[in-house]
Amino acid sequence: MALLPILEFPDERLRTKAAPVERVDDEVRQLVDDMLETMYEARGIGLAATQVDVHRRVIVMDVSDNHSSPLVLINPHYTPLDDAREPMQEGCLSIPEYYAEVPRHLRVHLEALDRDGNPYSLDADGLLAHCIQHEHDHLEGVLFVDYLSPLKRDRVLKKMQKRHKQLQDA
Ligand code: GNR
Ligand code: NI
Repeated sequence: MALLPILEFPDERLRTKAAPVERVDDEVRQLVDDMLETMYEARGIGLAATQVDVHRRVIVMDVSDNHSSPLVLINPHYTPLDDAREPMQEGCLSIPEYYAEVPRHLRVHLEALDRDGNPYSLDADGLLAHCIQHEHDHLEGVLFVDYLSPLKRDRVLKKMQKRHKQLQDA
């Protein structure tokens, strides 16, 4: 197991579109295990491979309070179960200490492969549905700040530039 460094906005590598996983082998399982460890350590409820600079369609998630429900999504595909979108407060490990309301479908049907490469499907609502859409966006190179007004996005950019300068000077 290993902790992986998380890319931060506006790093251009976060804009890479991830390629499908062709075979769920030990290398992919190692990535999944490292991503779960990294997500738990960072106190996130989800992590996409894009965020750790691996451009393959792999996501880990756990929306439980006690690390009891790890979920692995390989080559995920979802379809909305409601046309409507409702706003919910989001954060992102690649945009630390910034939160904003993002409209997402309330319920989605998910199909994906698990850590053993077996297909599964589930219907999700609430935080899980929201998180699936957030993580899937990462695989497409999309960040939640892309949904904000240019003015707000520019504020986030300035905040992140300040953060990176402070981290560099420290
Ligand atoms: O930890 C996270 N919290 C969160 C809250 C609301 C909606 C989405 C998320 S995902 C985020 C972790 C992360 O950045 N995943 O990509
Ligand atoms: Ni994120």
